[in-house]
Amino acid sequence: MRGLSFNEETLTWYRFPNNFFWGAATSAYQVEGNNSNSDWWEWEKRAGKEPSGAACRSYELYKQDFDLAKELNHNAHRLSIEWSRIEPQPGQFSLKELEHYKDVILALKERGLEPIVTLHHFTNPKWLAREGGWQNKKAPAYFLNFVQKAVDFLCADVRFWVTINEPMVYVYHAYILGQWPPQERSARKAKAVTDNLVSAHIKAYRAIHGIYKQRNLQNCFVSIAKNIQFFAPCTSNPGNKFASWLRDRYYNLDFIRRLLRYKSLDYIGINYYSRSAVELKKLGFRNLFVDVCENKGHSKLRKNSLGWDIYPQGLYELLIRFKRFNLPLFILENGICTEDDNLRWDFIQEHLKAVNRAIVEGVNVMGYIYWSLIDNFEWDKGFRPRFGLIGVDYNTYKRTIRESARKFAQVPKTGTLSE
Ligand code: IFM
Repeated sequence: MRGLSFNEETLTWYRFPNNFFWGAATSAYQVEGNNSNSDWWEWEKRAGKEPSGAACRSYELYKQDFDLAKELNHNAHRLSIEWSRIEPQPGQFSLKELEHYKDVILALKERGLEPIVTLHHFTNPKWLAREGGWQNKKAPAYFLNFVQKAVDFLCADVRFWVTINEPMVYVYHAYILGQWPPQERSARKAKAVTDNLVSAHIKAYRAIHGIYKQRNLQNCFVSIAKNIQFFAPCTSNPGNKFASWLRDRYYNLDFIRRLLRYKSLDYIGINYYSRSAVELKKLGFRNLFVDVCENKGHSKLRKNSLGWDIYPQGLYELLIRFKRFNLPLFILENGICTEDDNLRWDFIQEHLKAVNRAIVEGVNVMGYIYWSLIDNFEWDKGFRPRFGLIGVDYNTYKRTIRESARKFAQVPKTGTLSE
């Protein structure tokens, strides 16, 4: 059934398709704790950032987290497995860690949660970083080796795979803005890394399907999680308009188009958070790709606690545009960090309405996964931003379900958002 929206006197209902996936996401490094074989572990100390330390201790407490997801009526959960745990030295795989992740996935299934498993979520094994990380031409082959091992071990219990989380966010932060390890600011290196990520995905896509075929398993669905932003010129001068158009192409579309050329997407995973107000400081190559409006007073839009604009209309417009790819779309992340839980519920409602509107207009959306199930380690920003449906007390590791999560829980329960 397609989505429906209708108005009964003053009550408006937004009905979602049957079999829609509802849930929330996390990533290994952000919640597990003590990922000491990862390049981030070294970097956060070297760069003097807040250390991830024990994070949310989900490596041990994952069953508690999944109990809560079940209590909130979720039927799916997105998580990542940590490459640096599974392959701490090149070519040496840890059976203990593979078994751990098998237990994690089985714990989801026992609770009726469909596992959506990400293979790369920003972090790399230290040994890969020492060998030049994703700039190294061998990186796609190294990744493939890991993917084959991990997928071979876990395939019987997983139908949905995400090879790489937000490749362009990774390229921007690590190789253009220089904010994440290895803190490069080079267009040439950014291009090399992008090419390697494209190649890594294609290799992984083929290998995953090969494994399922060889094992005679029912088909699986493989994609990436593509972060997309709505780029809007801050003021409508030609430079800002051109830069917005260019960034939309480069950031939102190019990576996907390259993967489509190789028929290597079974659905398109979408992560959407915000709108970016583009304002050129001067006409320069770098400026075209990075300049944004820094005058927060310019926009009347509400913001999350990191200052990102809240713009649900952007999600609707991008979903409508992505219809042209003729593939199912799956919202794999959408969320807000805020101290104001009413704002969180407002954010979720407004974005769900945007999704519903797109569905009503014929866009095939498979599900909605909120970021994040629990508060967690927000990379270089540390633990301050609170994205969770569930709050975490970092002294006691106690989890507390937020009111917004309870309200959101009514949507999967009824298949309907009402207001
Ligand atoms: O926390 C991140 C996540 O790792 C990837 N997507 C965006 C989230 C919020 O910034």
